[in-house]
Amino acid sequence: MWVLIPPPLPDMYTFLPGFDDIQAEPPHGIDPHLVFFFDSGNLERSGSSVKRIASHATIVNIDHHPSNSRFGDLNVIDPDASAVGQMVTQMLDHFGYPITPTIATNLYVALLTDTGGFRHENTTPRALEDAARLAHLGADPGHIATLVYKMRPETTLKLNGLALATMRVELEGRLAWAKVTRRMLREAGAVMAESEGIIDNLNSIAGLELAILFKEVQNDLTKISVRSRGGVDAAAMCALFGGGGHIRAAGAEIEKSMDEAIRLVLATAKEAILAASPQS
Ligand SMILES: [Mn+2]
Repeated sequence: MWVLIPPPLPDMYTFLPGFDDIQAEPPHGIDPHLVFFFDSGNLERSGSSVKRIASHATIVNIDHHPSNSRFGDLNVIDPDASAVGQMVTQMLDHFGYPITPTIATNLYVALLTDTGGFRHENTTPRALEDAARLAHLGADPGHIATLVYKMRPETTLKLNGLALATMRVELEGRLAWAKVTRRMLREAGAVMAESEGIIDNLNSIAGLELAILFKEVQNDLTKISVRSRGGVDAAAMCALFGGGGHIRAAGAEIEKSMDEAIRLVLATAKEAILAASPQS
């Protein structure tokens, strides 16, 4: 059995039991009969190498993104699940597999991180009940929270600072955006994966409806992360640019320069905000 996560592997999760077994690339020359996909809204998101090894295999697609493209031979999609880890918990119970402290820790981390530390709207009673149960089974909430949220390298905070300095607030405080350039990465000594928390900093402004972070991947490739607290469906907005996700959190990859992407996305975003609720 192989466990693959397409690069970049987030090294903030190196503490997870079993992390060392995860590979970024499939072992050479393998041709598996069965491939499970978890938390992947579409096949593209899992990277081209995974797509290649999955070409002959039966694909089981386990996900909670409403926008899932149902690319599997078997699709288990539950948009009401707070995290795919919650679906896995349910499956382990259903098939009678015991949840060891090691498994409980990993499943708890899935719930914790996918609910934004039990702060997003998907923090359902069920999510909290499952979290409590996983804690009973050996997950240590305080210890895990320290490892997930209080182990950031200095370079990550430097990058946060540089990006937040570019922040612009528009539409009388309803829209905020910022950017991460490759130059900032060099200056901070950081990698792009370290930009992950910046969007949530933007999204903490009082009264904000939509936050957008632009990430310069290459000259002609810009990634966007979108968070919505108002009437805008972030997934629908990102779908206009070939992306997807959830109503409150979504993203897209746009084959344009940063400046061009900013121009296009901001125009769409402002239109969406005003269409969702014209009065300010
Ligand atoms: Mn998820």
